[in-house]
Amino acid sequence: MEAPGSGWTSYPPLSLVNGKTGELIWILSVLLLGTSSILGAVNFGTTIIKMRMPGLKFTQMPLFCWSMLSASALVLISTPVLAGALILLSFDLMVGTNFFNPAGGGEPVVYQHMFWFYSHPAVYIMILPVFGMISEIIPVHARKPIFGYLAIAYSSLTISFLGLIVWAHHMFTSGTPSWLRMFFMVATMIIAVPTGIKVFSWVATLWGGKIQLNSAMLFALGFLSMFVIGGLSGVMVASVPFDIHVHDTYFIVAHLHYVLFGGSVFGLYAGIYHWFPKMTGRMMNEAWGKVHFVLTLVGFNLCFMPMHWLGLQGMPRRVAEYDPQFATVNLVCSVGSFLLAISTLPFLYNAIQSWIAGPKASDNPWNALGLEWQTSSPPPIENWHGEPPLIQDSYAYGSKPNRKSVTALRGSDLWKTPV
Ligand SMILES: [Cu+2]
Repeated sequence: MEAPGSGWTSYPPLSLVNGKTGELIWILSVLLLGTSSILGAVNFGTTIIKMRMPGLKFTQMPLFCWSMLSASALVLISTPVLAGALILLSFDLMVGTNFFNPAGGGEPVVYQHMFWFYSHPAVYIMILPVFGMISEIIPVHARKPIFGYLAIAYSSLTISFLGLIVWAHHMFTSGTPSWLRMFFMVATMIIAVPTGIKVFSWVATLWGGKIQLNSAMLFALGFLSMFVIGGLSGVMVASVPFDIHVHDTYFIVAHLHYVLFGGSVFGLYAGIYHWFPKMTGRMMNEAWGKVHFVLTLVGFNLCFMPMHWLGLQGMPRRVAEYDPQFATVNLVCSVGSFLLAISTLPFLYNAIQSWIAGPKASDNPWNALGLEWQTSSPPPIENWHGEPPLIQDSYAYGSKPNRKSVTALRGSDLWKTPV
């Protein structure tokens, strides 16, 4: 049995010659994972469209639901295309067809198109849910209603749509004709608009708020600042001449990690600190949370920030041995990566210890307006004890809240109460 030997992209013709058995097992496992993603997306879409609280309009939904709806649409549209590419690749491997095999007249670049039609949106599938979580977390811990609710909701849908028409920015050096590169360059840069709308709305929500610097908020602020760096380097690599210079260098490694670690992982940590009391019925330890945040922020930047410079100087990615001139900077990156690994220890200790013996959480420890905070911590099966509360619009504009009439994140006096 041979291990697959063609990297995470599995580009042919390399994937047709390196480790065929392992390659086929890899294809089978990705197809199974893709199937599970699609079923998950169907489930989220159906729940959001058909099973909302009685009386809850689309425009009252938590912004997390808008972002999950947008991510689910991307999964449904793009995952089948990756499955198609992998099935054709498996035919080339098993029965000797030549869809992608240049030796038999096949076209390997078609595989790249199909691969990136999924794998670009995959980034949005990983970051959109986090955008939704941040839109829930920032208002609660800044004690202010979210700024620009509709703008954030619709920008999620816009990001989904634009995410589907930019895939060939990964192929600027694959012989893509200039007129086509121009289209994908401009389309990619336009994504900065809906993303910028979100960032400005989050900053406007923070502006003048009573910001509680607890672990959830610290990670949300970490997300905001690190993700903006990843977004800016994203606009840089969208530009064809710049991309040709840094293609396959450490600049791309730096960019990816600022988006998917500085963005998604920081956001996930914020989400865990925010919803841990609701999920487990216990509070996490704030001191350990802050140690975790500082170690993560320092380790992450030490590890990935210098890679921008390495890439600009021309250090290629995916090499085991590099030019000695890059040794010192790589050492800094390695120290950062160890720090980043160590940063998970206080988090794991805190999560396990708090789950077992943390102080009991009340139903609504953050004084939040979201529906999930109106039920017990943790919620019972089917979410509510007895009758679910009725959603009333009047509550959205300042009337007194009670357990029978609540709505999603809109303005109310409740926000003025610090936690
Ligand atoms: Cu992309």
